[in-house]
Amino acid sequence: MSSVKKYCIGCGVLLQDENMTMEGYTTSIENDICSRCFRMKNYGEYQIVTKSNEDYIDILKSVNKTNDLVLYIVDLLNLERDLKYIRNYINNKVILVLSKRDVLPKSVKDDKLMDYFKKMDLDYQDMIVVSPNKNYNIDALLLMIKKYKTSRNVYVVGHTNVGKSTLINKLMKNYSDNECELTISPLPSTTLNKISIKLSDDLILIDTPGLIDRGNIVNYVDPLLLKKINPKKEIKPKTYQIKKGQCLIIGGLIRVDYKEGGKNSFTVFMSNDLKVQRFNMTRQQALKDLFPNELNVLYHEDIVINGLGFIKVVEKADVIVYADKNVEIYTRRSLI
Ligand SMILES: Nc1nc2c(ncn2[C@@H]2O[C@H](COP(=O)(O)OP(=O)(O)O)[C@@H](O)[C@H]2O)c(=O)[nH]1
Ligand SMILES: [Mg+2]
Repeated sequence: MSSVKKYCIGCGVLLQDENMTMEGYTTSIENDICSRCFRMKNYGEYQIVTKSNEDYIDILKSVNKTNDLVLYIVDLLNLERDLKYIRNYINNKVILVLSKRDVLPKSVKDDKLMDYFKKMDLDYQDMIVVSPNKNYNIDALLLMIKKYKTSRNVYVVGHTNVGKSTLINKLMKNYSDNECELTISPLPSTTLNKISIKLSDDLILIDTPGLIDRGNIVNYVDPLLLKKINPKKEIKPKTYQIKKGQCLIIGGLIRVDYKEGGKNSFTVFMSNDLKVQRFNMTRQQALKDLFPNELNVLYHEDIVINGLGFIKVVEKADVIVYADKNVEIYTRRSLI
């Protein structure tokens, strides 16, 4: 192995050509990318790597030592429960970037989405709704970055899978002649290290791996199902007028029993590829072996199923959501 340290341009890992079973392996140190990224990019063969959140928190702490601007990316369909969490580690100026806008229905206005976050009393400089996939508002984001940046460096942080690398690739494609080929995948922990990418003489974007959400269903389903779960297109919400004693089964993964409450309406905001079926609770026993989460849903709340999306419930309801025991399920004020 050569003594010069070289890092993978796809995921940021230190390249090595000695141990095939170790991170960063490449057939020849002359290559720019590791074998894992090569396989993901060329064959769509995804390999899971488990990273600890301690490593990521160390990255956040190193960001805190700088005075640099931070883009905090969140996925509108899979918002984290605590949007203030990163403030435990960084005091930098932060722009909240509400991403993957394309998966939410077009009929929902950006202003309405932004109002939701404004009511949260978040201590961030500004916020913007974007969709890197649809190239939506990327120019406005660049203007915002220029407005708030404090140095050449801009860090891109957030949970894994929210689309950090996709956003950087899009910014580079739009505004730079430099090649940028960050590896993107529907799996957590695709990006393994900090990666600096020069957009222009006065702007360097720094991609980071992201915080892993242990409660996200993507950690517990067959990788082949990921394509079904991650919506590529605008979600067509499915509304069910539902009565006490009925249940919904979603994608063969989740069961929602409506235990107590009046006439109600449940609207499922999840990938169109997930089939939703309504049954009579007592006549359908499927998925009852999963972990039962008992929830008291209040007026105009969402039931969030981390990694899948959410169900908007109009009236008060007592429900039991059956899911893998590791999947985080909770209620929140309705997003839409
Ligand atoms: N629908 C949609 N999917 C996106 C968008 N941006 C990223 N994704 C998808 O989200 C997944 C994770 O993206 P990636 O950039 O690897 O996330 P990272 O872990 O935050 O870097 C991939 O399957 C992307 O194709 C977007 O704007 N719209
Ligand atoms: Mg990434």
